[in-house]
Amino acid sequence: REDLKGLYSALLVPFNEDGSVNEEGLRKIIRHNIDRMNIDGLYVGGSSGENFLLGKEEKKQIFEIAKDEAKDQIKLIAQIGSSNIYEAIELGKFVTDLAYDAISAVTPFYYRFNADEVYNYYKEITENVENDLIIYSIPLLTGVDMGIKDFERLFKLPRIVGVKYTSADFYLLERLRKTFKQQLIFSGFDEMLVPAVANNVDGAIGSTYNVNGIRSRQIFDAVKSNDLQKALEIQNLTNDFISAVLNNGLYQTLKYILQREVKSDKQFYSRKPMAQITEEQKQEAENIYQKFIK
Ligand code: HMN
Repeated sequence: REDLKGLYSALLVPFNEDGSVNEEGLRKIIRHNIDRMNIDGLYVGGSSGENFLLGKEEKKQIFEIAKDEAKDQIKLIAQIGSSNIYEAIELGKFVTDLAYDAISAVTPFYYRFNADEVYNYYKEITENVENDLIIYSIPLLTGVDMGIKDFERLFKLPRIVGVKYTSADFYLLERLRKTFKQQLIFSGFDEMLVPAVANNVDGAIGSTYNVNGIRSRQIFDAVKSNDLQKALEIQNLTNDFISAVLNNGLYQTLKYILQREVKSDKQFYSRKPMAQITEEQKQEAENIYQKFIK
């Protein structure tokens, strides 16, 4: 459990124009994260990987490529959650055979599942997959809002080791940390890293760490060593970057920057129905790149 702590990039996946996975580009992004961002691990198959737009075989392909490229150089967490629980279990077994360090599962979404249904979903996955599981809570995208009682029940399941907490509710985060000292809590909003680390999270998982990993590590370390002034300065600069990225289109802009960073001459497409980057967005992405990353 302790071993899983750290800073993880939520791996972005480049696609070809026809929607297939750009394997060469993906390998380059993984190398960039390991060799230049100095990241502790990768969160594969998350929102940032456009995972919920993919088929099962494509998810497997991405899990395989990530393991093959990263080997044991960094930690790997696979997001296998799906509203199709049979697929989630199959993917969980698949990545466990590939020796992923842990699995993570998004709360089941689309239908408005009640707390018992969410609980049974995790119970069934953990009873069938022999790996540690990190709950992926992202109410903004799933509409599934869990309270302290829901977490308490879930954390009693033997294989559940923590939560990736993508929410701006810092009251709940404080309560969770205080109550569940043995569970791992990963912060999910990169722009709120300072308050998350101040609340003693065990790590963070985010999309912007793919390109802003070095500064994010500095923020993490500065809060840890009680240098709040320094941490805030870097967070302020980081948030100038993040808000520019969000204004210009999150995935389009991050992919553009990654394409520049890894010197790929092939465009890193998004998966439909996600929109492709426009000429105007490209220009702004270039400005953002020059100003904050290069
Ligand atoms: C994932 O599952 O891929 C990510 O870890 C999700 C992650 O928490 C991101 N959240 C969303 O995109 C909603 C953040 O990294 C986010 O992109 C960033 O904080 C900018 O808002």
